[in-house]
Amino acid sequence: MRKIALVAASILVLSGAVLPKAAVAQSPLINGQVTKIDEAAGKITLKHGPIKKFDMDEGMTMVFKAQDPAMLKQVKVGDKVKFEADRVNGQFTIIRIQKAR
Ligand SMILES: [Cu+2]
Repeated sequence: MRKIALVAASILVLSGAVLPKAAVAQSPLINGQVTKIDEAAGKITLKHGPIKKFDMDEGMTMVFKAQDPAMLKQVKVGDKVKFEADRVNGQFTIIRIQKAR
């Protein structure tokens, strides 16, 4: 009985350590450029390349909500960025953003 509990615990630890990394690796970042930041509204306007999962076959400029307002302090207008977006409550939302190098 004790052995089974140990094995179960190890599996939990292992899957916890492996899964998040795999999830991150699967979502490619989208290239974009910041054209406007509205900190009061928690929104950012990005000129971005195609985003397959949103059926955006061509690049465009559009407004995204920032999942965390702190993200808006990490970048500034004119910055080239890489980001990941998702639909959260029907709104296009930035869930990860970083400066492109
Ligand atoms: Cu778009």
